Amino acid sequence: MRKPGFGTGILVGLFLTASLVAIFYVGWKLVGLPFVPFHTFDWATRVLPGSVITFGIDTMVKAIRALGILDTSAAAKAAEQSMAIAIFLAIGVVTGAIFFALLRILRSRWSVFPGLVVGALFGAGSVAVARSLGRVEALPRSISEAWMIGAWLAWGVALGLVNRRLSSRRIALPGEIARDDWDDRVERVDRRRFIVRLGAATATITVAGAVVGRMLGESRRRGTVASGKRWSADNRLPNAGATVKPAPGTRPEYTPLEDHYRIDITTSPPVVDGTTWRLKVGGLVERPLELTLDQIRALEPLHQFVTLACISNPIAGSLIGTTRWTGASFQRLLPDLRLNPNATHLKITSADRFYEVVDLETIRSDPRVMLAYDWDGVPLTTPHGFPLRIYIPDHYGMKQPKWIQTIEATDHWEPGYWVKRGWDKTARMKATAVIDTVSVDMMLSEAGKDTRIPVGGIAHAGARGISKVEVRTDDGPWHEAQLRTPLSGTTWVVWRYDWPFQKGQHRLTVRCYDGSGALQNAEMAPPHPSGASGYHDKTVML
Ligand SMILES: Nc1nc2c(c(=O)[nH]1)N[C@H]1C(S)=C(S)[C@@H](COP(=O)(O)O)O[C@H]1N2
Ligand SMILES: [Mo]
Repeated sequence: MRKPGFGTGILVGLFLTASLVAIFYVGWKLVGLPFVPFHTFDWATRVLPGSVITFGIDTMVKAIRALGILDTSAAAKAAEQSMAIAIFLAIGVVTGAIFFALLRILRSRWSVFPGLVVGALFGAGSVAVARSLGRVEALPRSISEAWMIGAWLAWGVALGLVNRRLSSRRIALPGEIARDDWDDRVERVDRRRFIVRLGAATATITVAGAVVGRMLGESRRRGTVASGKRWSADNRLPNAGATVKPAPGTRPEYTPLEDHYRIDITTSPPVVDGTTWRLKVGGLVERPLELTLDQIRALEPLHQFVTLACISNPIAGSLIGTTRWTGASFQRLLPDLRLNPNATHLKITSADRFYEVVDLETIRSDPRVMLAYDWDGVPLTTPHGFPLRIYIPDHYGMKQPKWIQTIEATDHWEPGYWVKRGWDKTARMKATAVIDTVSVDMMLSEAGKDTRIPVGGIAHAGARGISKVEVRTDDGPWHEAQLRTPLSGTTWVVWRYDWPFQKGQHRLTVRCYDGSGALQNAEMAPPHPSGASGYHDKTVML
């Protein structure tokens, strides 16, 4: 009889690879073993050229917004994770198909041995990928690597065993009548039955793995969620008494931690153990230095209200948030690092191998640059950079590493992770104004005045502040909006314009001026390479 071929290989590859994903998933959630599908994806995104990645991110962000999903960063993470798993499954399917087809063409007498070889190849590949990612993992490298190789070998052997089982000639049962097509027909029925059983068994493993992994993930997540009392739970915001009140429907001026956007280069964030973590300082220094988290926390704390935005944020996108950061001023820490006189830059590298280079001049001239460990009064959560991240006023998030591990003093500038991939060198935040709401349901009518509709939103210009916001209706004149006192000089400003509207369809446009009085850029530009620009507008029908 003939060996099973391509089509059967597709099915078997899918079944076995789905189980493998489930097993890797449980290992990850249970003890923090590497989740190979995410690693493979992360590795691919790192070796592919920046233009391909940028195109991919762009397409994803556009698709997410076109679908009307508000939380772009959460949706983007979910999309990335689904893609990673889909690609991994596809690799398994293609391999299964080729494996079965080849054994058939070669009329191979062996099945299990070639399966073992394929498993070993993938195992070695996963180890190489993990090593090149250089991620800081929860478990020792030898354990992670043994796990990956073992799982892949088991997968390969299973592939071989299934192939052998489907190739074996079925022995005639007593009493069966032989017919010309007997063999083929019975073989087919037998094969089908086996494949159905295999499908059921692997589906069980996959579902069980997904459920168990999810449960473990929930219980582990509870431990990493911001613990302790939030600063905002007991304290009034510094501008609580401001006379200008946000128009109803304006986004919260102080972003709840849960709603803060999240952007990073890996499919799952690196989990750092704060007790063994050390900030390692080396390079052009008198003597290499290691600081514990407690030592950094013991320095005089600095509290700052900060608006962080991603350079990938489209105009009016959701990749922006404002909270209260706490950390140590880098300027005050600098003398302790004992830099050599020829040091000019610091290269900061993170647990996920992200890196950026900061000019020492920036740190020396701006005491606000800080190494932050708390957000809203509680330790940074894992996705947002626990245990330590840097804050550099006036720049987009891409310049500000989370999960900092090492600082290396050097005598030259070099492009950071995203700069190397084609994004702007300085990545200075652009002045931007956004209409959050045209609050049609909250019309204001006062005796002797026109009925007005509150219109409002935010405007920001990095650390430069906002001096003026203007709104216009259709192509009419610009009208000045009211500005609410901001939380600080480095946060967004909430503006409000009570609009004396006319019935019909109208387009409202907003624009802002930064603290120096410079008008924002009117020219529409996409996020790549230096941040989006252009006036935001909203059309309403009254
Ligand atoms: N280590 C590390 N730091 C990082 C990144 C990253 O991928 N890895 N992404 C940067 C980018 S592009 C942004 S916009 C901000 C996002 O910070 P958040 O996720 O806490 O909002 O982190 C920055 N710091
Ligand atoms: Mo970003």
